[in-house]
Amino acid sequence: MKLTKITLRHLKMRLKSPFTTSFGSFQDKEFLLLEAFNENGMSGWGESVAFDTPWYNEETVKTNWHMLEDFLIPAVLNKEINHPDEVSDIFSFIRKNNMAKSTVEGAVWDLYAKEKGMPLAAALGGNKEKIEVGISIGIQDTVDDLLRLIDGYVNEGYKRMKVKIKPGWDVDVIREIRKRFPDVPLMADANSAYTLEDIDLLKAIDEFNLMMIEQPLAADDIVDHARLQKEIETPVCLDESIHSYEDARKAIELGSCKIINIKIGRVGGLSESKRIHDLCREHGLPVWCGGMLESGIGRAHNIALTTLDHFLLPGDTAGSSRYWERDIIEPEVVVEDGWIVVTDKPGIGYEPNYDIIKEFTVFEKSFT
Ligand code: OSB
Ligand code: MG
Repeated sequence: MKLTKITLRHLKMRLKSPFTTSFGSFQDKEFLLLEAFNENGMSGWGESVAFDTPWYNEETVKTNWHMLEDFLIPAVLNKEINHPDEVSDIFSFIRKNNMAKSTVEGAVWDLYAKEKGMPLAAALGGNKEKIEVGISIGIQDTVDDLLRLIDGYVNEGYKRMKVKIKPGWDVDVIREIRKRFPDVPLMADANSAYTLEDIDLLKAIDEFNLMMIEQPLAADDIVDHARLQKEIETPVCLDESIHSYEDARKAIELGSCKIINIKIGRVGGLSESKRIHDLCREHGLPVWCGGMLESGIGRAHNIALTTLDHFLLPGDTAGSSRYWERDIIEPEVVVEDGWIVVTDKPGIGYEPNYDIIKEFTVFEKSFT
């Protein structure tokens, strides 16, 4: 395959409700879409999951645009690419910037699968017909608001509830959830809000039978997490700390976690996601697919990845309607009783709607 033209779009879409983590709140989601064309005018799509501020990691929409325009797109334009695995080798001269790299790599995977006439899931080696999904719920104004939301999502059939926690919104909140929903599959995500000084609080969470606690300690740490995991029974799941196969290997070796949340953007693409998945399978650590409040394009990539057999736990890939009044793909992603039926159409298997994309596009540029 040869990429003869690439179009980069900067979109701004409003979430139905603000999303609040231990770092703060936002409702307007800015992100990039990349459309890569082959010689025959067929195109593949990728989404950058970088946010407009660098709270989750160091990347932003603007740094991604810069990396893509000045380095990554020139490195792949008009180059012969035989397999999407080659993209990360082509980008190996650039350090980090994984979300920017993944934007191109995702489009190449989509286009590769479309050229072969096969679904992206099958091209990746996945073979599930449907995937089980959970839902991630932000910090709310009151515990009652949170309980009401959980009640709704349990009734919709979501397979597990993930609640965001932060100091002051943790043990007491989880206790209230457990009182009302003693058996619901439940986990908590701290987005790095604690340190080892909070060890007693983190131990207190053991009594609530959580499936896991996600990223309790620093975003760049795997050493303190190993100490913590020895002290608590709740399985630690790493999100922010794992950027690569090598990070995963070291975290497993140190015992820093028992579960890994794989996000395609965070680890630099689908090929690296697959390598981490395979490594975790060898070591018997379950993995699941995280989310970054994606539009339908990124959501479709997450669904395809989740079809790999060692994605054993429900991911954060909820349905389009949980986030958007109107998603940018046809059909939208639908969750029924906690399941998403995997598309059998080529590539990501959902059609980007150009009219709707145009409506949300702030700026676009094509490269040839
Ligand atoms: O830590 O998993 C996270 C959203 C934005 C940034 C980080 C995270 C999240 C979520 C929501 O938990 C996942 C989703 O619904 O897409
Ligand atoms: Mg997380």
